[in-house]
Amino acid sequence: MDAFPRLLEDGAAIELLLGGTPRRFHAMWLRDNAQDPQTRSPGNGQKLITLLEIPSDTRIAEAGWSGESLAVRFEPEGKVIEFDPDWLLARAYDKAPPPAAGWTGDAVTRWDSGLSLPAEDYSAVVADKTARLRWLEQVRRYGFARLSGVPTAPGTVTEVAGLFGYVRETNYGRLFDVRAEVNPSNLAYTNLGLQAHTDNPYRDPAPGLQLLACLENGVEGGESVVVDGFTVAERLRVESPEGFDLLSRHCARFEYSGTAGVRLRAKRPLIELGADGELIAIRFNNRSAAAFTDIPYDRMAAYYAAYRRMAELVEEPSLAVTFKLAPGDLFIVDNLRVLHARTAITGSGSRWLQGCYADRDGLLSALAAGEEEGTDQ
Ligand code: NM2
Ligand code: OGA
Ligand code: ZN
Repeated sequence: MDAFPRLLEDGAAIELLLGGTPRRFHAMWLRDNAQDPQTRSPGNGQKLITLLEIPSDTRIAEAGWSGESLAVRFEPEGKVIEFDPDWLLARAYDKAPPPAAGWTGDAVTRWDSGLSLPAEDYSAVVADKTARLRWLEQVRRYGFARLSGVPTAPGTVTEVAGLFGYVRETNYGRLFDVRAEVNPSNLAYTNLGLQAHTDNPYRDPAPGLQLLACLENGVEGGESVVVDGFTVAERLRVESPEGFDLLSRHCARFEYSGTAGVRLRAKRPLIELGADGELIAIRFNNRSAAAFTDIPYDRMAAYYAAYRRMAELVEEPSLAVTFKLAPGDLFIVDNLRVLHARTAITGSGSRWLQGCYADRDGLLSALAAGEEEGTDQ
């Protein structure tokens, strides 16, 4: 007699052999995740029943393979539901717990100055789904992607956002011009260099993506630099677990009040972890840092030491990728991960960028949907 499937705890759980490994599932979890048409709408995939419609004493009375699927009878409902083993294997939760705080998932690859990403061609990503998905996959994996051959007609940056999602309008407009202004509302609108930063940490939520397109760049300087904030966080964690803890467990504060009627304020950690220790976001913007008031007196000196080390890593040449945007170039950064900087603009000539924000989840949604559909359209 086969050892699997094996009922455990009187049918409160079951053990299956999936992909050669025993995996346990709870009866309640399986019942709640049934894919049958009474539990989930076959049309839109949404769940039709609430948890309260599932008896709290749900048990597995019987289970066995029927062809390729696992048939499970739940009591007291007396309902038999079939499960696809591949579906279960992909969602198995009976596995090793996540590693130490600061981990990232398989879809993320951290990088340093050795990163070399090809610039995808604008007309290719517009016309060819394979090229478009390759470009979006770079944003998911590296938090950064380049595009060349973008028309320099004003406003094109928002059309690029429309290739995968929607523009997120902010106090800076649907799109914003980045060029030196007489009375700048933001230091971005000057010829000053900008230390590597994430944009708008004073927003909650902060925009997940920033797109910057170059229309003109005939100046000296004005080079772009990007740094993987997830690499910075990892370096800090390895060098100083205490420093990493301080920056992830205490909130920083950010503020922007550069124009009348705007007082944007947010309170978030510089290094944000999820409840399970996953590294979720980096917020770093010296220009917009407000007074930090949420770190206990006893820890403030150590906090500042860790903050300083983070700032050093942000400026560490071995972590930075430098390039100069030419008209028709555009880049996307994951604004909750990758920091961007620019060197000071010197000499005469004109420099004009246009930028906009968008949501990261929208890009990930377009990418996942495209991957599921295949690349034949
Ligand atoms: N701009 C370019 O987040 C920031 O304050 C950086 C943002 C003004 C929309 C600059
Ligand atoms: C910005 C910014 C960089 C640049 O507008 O947010 O960082 O190269 N600009 O001007
Ligand atoms: Zn910026």
